[in-house]
Amino acid sequence: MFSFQSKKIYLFMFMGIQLVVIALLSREAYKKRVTYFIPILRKDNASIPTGRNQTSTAVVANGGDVYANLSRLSKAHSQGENLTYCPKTSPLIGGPIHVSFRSGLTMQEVQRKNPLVVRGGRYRPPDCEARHRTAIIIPHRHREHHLKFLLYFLHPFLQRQQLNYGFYVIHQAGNYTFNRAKLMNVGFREAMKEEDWDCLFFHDVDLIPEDDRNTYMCDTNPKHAAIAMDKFGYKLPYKMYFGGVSALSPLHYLKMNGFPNNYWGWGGEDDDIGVRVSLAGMSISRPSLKVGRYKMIKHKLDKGNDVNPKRFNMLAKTRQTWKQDGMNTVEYRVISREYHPLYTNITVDIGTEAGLPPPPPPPPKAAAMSATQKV
Ligand code: UDH
Ligand code: MN
Repeated sequence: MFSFQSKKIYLFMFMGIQLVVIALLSREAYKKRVTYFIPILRKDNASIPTGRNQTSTAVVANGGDVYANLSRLSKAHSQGENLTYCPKTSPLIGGPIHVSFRSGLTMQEVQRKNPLVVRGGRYRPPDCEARHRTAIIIPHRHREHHLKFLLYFLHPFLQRQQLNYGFYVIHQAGNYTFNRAKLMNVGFREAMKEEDWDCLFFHDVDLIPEDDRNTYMCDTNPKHAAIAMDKFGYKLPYKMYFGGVSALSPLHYLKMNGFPNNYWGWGGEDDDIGVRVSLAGMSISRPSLKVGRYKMIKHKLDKGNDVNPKRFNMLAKTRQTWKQDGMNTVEYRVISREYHPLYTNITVDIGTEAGLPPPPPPPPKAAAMSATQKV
């Protein structure tokens, strides 16, 4: 039926299609091989997937395991006082970090994964003398679930940076309206009582850094670290934004009279702090957009932290108020100080707009006991 000529045409067409299919298939396989080798060839072996259930490309594209590298640290602290200084740039830094929030994580697991962290959430590198001492100050109430994730990611993150560091969770007692900035003032004073920190990182509990080149040390000017958050499309929402995570030295902090004490409820206090920086004659430094990346654990506005309707009026007056309200006027009562394995918790009564309540009288039994002990 078919002529010899048309058979030849069909044969050529068939061979052509086969060639195209072979070419496409081998291109796919080539791509897979290349993506497998990229992390091995890269300098930072942090991006090499190490966990059993982490499969190649997704992890590579999203960054490495934050715990990779740390097993290289010796378990015990070296004996003797004369350790040499750590290098200026830590060899443990690996760049992008994979951040995801898996269910079932427990505080015990975080503790197990951080064997070198000691009572109260303190750490210093085992094999060299840290060049920087950084306190992490976390304003907190009813966010234990977020705190667990923050500790899971931030402990190894800071160990990779070879810092001497400590975690302070400043927990607002009672159910009165939340006051983030005042809790920071409490954190500053209480942390500085314990140790001569050279840098303080004021850190929301729900923000997880995604790149360990975002170093948790202070600059010559106050630093805004959370410049690129996922919730703002990894961009700075506006030029003066100073929220989420910021870093100040004790000198910076005192120069701007700390943070305002009178912003009750959500909003405004971070802008007030930004304005204080410039009113005190300093400017804001920032990491690059590539490095200052953060993921925020998704949440709704908390009960007890309604939007503050007075915030715009208050902000308009910062120029007049910053010297009268701040670190020089902060009043609070520490209710307890607990040294947990992964952090120090300071529970504090910060009162209300009307000030602090009168101190509670000692319970009658305790008063009687102390009277008999004196005799
Ligand atoms: N915080 C607490 N407990 C509270 C309120 C605030 O611990 O009840 C702390 C915590 O560290 C938190 C920080 O204060 O990260 C800042 O508060 P926030 O996380 O509520 O602030 P954010 O700007 O709020 O993230 C956005 C409101 C969410 C609305 C989302 C609707 N889609
Ligand atoms: Mn938040």
